[in-house]
Amino acid sequence: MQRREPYGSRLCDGKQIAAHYNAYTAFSAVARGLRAGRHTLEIVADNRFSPESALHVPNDYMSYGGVSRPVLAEQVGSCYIERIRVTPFRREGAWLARAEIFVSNLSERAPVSLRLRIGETERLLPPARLADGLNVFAAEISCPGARAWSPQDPALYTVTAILEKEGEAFDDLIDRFGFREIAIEGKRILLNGAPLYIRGVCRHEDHPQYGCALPFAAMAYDLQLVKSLGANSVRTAHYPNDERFLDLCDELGILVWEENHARGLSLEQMQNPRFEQQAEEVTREMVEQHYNHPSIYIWGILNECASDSEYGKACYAKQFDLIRSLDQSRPRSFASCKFKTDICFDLPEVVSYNIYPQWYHDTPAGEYLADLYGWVQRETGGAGKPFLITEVGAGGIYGYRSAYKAKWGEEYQADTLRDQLEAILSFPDCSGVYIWQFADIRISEEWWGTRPRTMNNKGIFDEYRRPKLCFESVRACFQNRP
Ligand code: ADA
Repeated sequence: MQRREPYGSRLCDGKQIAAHYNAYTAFSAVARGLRAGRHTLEIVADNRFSPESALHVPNDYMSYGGVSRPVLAEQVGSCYIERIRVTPFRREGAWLARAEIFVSNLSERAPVSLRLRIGETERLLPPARLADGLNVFAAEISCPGARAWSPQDPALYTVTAILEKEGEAFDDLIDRFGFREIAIEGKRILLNGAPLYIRGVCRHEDHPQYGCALPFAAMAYDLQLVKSLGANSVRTAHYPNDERFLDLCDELGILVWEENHARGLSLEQMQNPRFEQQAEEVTREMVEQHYNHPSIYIWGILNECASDSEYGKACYAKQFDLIRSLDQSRPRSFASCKFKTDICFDLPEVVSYNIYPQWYHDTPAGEYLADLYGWVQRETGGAGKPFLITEVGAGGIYGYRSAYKAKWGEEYQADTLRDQLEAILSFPDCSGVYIWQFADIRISEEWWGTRPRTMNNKGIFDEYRRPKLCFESVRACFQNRP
């Protein structure tokens, strides 16, 4: 089949019923008026790079093709529950949850009512006639005995919504959430009132056996390795992750920096006429689809893009505004690589930098960090805000041992990571660090000349999850910084 658009699309009996850009967020389509009998649902996934694709571009990770996340077919009636959004909050020391239930009306004319259950509490909302399209039911439920979600005690609760007509249930949806609040106080990020310190790793969805479509067991294994490092957080570089991975993070108490899809876009790439709409879509879908995950404590956007230009700044501002309109409960940030030239730090709640001292340049980590931090405080709108290092690391090729500590050797990587982490973890005004990166990854073929093996080799583990020498130095550093 010939298609020029870089889209995933759904075809029902040969007729197109949906088109969607971006591989990292879910989309749905309703095939209406189907008669009983056999039907064919086709999904066409197109991962070609083209000028029409502003976010999927040749990059420092592999853009795999095909359908790489689960597909679900469901029979729906005249109206159905599309999603539930739960916002936990505390009033006078006790937990409450505000639930909004989004009901899509295809053709229902009779009044319907909604039953809502959180923990032990149940509420029947009065019957209402639905408008065509999307309708929102809302309720506030107090849950005085609720246990707070935290990395030490990741308590989860279910929310159940049931649609009823004349007392008969005809559709339901169950989702999960946790009671927790994130706040910013001066230079600190607070979880349920206590300061958070991030000991994290950046992770791509990439595996030599499965490409980006890691099965559940492989995701769980990765998170076991993350825990074995003494880490408490994962950054989903550089796109929204598989929902099952987020579910596991919720269950294991692993904090998540989730970010929209973009890596290293230049000013020219941000000026692609498709950029704004494609970025808007992935950001909206990420926040709407992943809102209920308690593990997500922050939203990130536009990793290492043109945050040193006025045009870029307008894009950052627009995306941050969009996030704020969809979610008032989480802070926002972006990972900058613009050393002393970034002009966007007045926009987010948290200032974040990717730094590679002793890898891409020779300035010692402590000196580099102090200089950068001083500049942020003196000369930018980021002064006084929490400060995170969102990438630090060095390359090391698994099995390459070098007595004279050559670059790309495991010894050099281990020593460098230790120096970098010791400097960052002891820096008083830093709220934490993410190591680049969890495991080695494959990169776009177009980048073959920039990286040995056409891989990004900065993993603490190699692509098969074999620990490199640096595993022990990272673990030791993390253990010394609870
Ligand atoms: C950047 C970028 C990563 C990766 C890294 C590196 O900071 O955000 O995706 O490319 O550098 O390995 O150099």
